[in-house]
Amino acid sequence: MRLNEILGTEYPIIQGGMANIATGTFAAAVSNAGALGLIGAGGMSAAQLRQEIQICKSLTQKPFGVNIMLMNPEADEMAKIVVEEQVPVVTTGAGNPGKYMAAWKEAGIKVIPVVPAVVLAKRMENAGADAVIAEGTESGGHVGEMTTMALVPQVVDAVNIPVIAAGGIADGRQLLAAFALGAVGVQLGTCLLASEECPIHQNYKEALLKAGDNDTIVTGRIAGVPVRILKNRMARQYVKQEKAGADKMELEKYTLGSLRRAVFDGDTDTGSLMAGQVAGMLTEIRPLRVIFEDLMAGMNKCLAQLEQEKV
Ligand code: TUI
Repeated sequence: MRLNEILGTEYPIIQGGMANIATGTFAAAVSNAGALGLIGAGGMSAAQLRQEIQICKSLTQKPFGVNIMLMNPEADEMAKIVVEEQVPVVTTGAGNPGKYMAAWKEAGIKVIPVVPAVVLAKRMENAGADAVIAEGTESGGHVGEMTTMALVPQVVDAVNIPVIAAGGIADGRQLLAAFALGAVGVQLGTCLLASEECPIHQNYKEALLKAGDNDTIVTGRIAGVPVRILKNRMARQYVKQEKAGADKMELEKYTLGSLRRAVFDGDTDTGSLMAGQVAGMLTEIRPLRVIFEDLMAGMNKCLAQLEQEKV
């Protein structure tokens, strides 16, 4: 079964968590444009999350979800709120959601954890997950080590639940490739940053349009929280200090509040502009609906070409 049939959406596409970016309004816009929109609870308090869920419900009749970033200090409270608010789908990132699984399943929530490796995918299947998102290191934000190309088929072979591919997907060729690897659908983040509806600062959008293929870098590998962002002054200084053996406190000087500085203030110099390696493919700001239609049309065109070239 394709992801759109599993979720009741038009397209086999779900939006990434996008902490500090994906508000209730943005999630509703994604859902109304035919994919599954998600409220990114990453940078929120529990009270804010409840508010954003209510905003999202008021703006769409379509299915939507919440992404719970498990490193959030209020994750326990958030886990209860998604039950109380009868959120249809929950995705999780940056940790193991095992302790919440029973309550979520009991409430009839579809639970789809993000996994960066096979071992965690198996653990999530055993814990009762409805599907997993296999996210490659090409993604923006908090990343694992494996590439999408290597990770997705290995997760597909290891579990009996549907697998959604994430990381490195921005056009129809990559969407088709995800299906070829055995995924039932995809999760998109970076290419949705370049949408008219995305509430990030204009400077962040312009930086994305300017970025080339090699313009992202991973900070925090040594500190144990690897985060892929666009290269800028902050990123270069961070990585330099990190290599020189700076301690966690020293490094926190750079990252504290840096995502919010990028998203809200448009500070492209000292802000943390989370983005995946497909940033180099973004050339214009488009409406969400157009982005999804182009992805689907591009996939069908690519498939037809492959059929023609078949020997
Ligand atoms: O979570 C993400 N991407 C994110 S979260 C985020 S907010 C943030 N801000 C500052 C610092 C750190 C995060 C921005 N982007 N993607 C899903 C993802 N999950 N990537 C990696 C993982 C992961 C890592 C370890 C999932 C499970 C895991 O398990 C370890 C364990 O507990 O067994």
